[in-house]
Amino acid sequence: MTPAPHATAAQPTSDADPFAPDHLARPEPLHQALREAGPVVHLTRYDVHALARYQEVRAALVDWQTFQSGAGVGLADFRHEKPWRPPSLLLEADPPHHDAPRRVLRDVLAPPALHRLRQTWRAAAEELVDDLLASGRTEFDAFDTLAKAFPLRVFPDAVGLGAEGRENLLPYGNMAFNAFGPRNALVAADAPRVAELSAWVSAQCTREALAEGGIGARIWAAADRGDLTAQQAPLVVRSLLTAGVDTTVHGLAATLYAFATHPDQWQRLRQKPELARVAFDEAVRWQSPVQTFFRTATTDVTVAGTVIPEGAKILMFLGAANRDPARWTDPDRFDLGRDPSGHVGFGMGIHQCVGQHVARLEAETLLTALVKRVDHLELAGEPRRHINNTLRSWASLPIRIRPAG
Ligand code: OVM
Repeated sequence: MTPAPHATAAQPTSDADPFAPDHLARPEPLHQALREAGPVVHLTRYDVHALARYQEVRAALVDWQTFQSGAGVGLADFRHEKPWRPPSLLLEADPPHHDAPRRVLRDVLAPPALHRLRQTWRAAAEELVDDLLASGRTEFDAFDTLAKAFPLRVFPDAVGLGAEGRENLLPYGNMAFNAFGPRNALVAADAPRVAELSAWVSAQCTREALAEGGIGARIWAAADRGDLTAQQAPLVVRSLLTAGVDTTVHGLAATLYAFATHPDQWQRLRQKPELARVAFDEAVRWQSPVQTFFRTATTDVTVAGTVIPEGAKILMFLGAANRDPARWTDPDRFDLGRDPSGHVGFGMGIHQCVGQHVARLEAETLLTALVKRVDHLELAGEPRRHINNTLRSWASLPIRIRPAG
């Protein structure tokens, strides 16, 4: 037998397809199998090297020199395949090109820059929850009414988007996150809308489309100062629109799902509402809304004794690393008592989620409004997953609540 082009002889292999619907719907069994198979597992179906243990995933994330992003962070190798859209200037770039766009986005999304949003978002969260409770309903789909509704209410306004076409944001993100995977049925299902959705998103990234005072306008202001070129500015705005909506929607859904299935932890949050931020990070660890990203080896590299050859694609299982029993005690438990810092749900290193403070502010304001008004919450039916090649996402989350006395 001749070895596959990107594998070494003694390396554990697997013919599993991590992008098959069953694994996407319930990834834990495959994650465990991959962690146990070894530190580097050759996935024969795609000829890629899988990392599922915390130590190796983290090490790959921080070593951007060896594990590059510029050849794409999906299965497609941009050195040989044309990307489905012009590559992201942040996500799909390496230093030095990566750095100026990163700095600009970091500054406009940094905690001090978000300070002015806090009061508005707190009021929006209180209004959303008050309206829901005023309707008298105690059973509802928390995915639609909270996880989806809240980010869509606050984030597009903060960016400065126009009122038209906001319903395109989630489908566009869904498409972008599917595109990191193989060209399977999920990607085929998105194909009819690629041109239309991409055109809409591009049109929202121009200077003229973005309201004064918003995050989008601040990116254009950075271009006016010379921190970005006028060609870069719209693509940096595009990153906000691609990575900023589905991620927070499904991250909030993960958080609500966590509490609905761990009512004791809700009581803990009621006692100590200042745990809201820790709760969100713990939910990101526990569910890992972004499940996977790829890198490409810039050189032959030895990982825990296995040689990964130059040019090979490496698939990092963030969700598996976040539940690695070698790193986490009782990893499958959602637990407000643990310190979830160090989880790789936002990545690690130079590409670590630049929008994480936005996500945390959304979670904090929504959870704080909810915990003041709701004594108890639990599942009211079987939640339904939405299947995506990269996102651990939701279709519905039926819950039952007991409003505060
Ligand atoms: C981007 C981007 C960044 C992170 C995730 C992502 C679709 C996209 O810069 O466009 O997922």
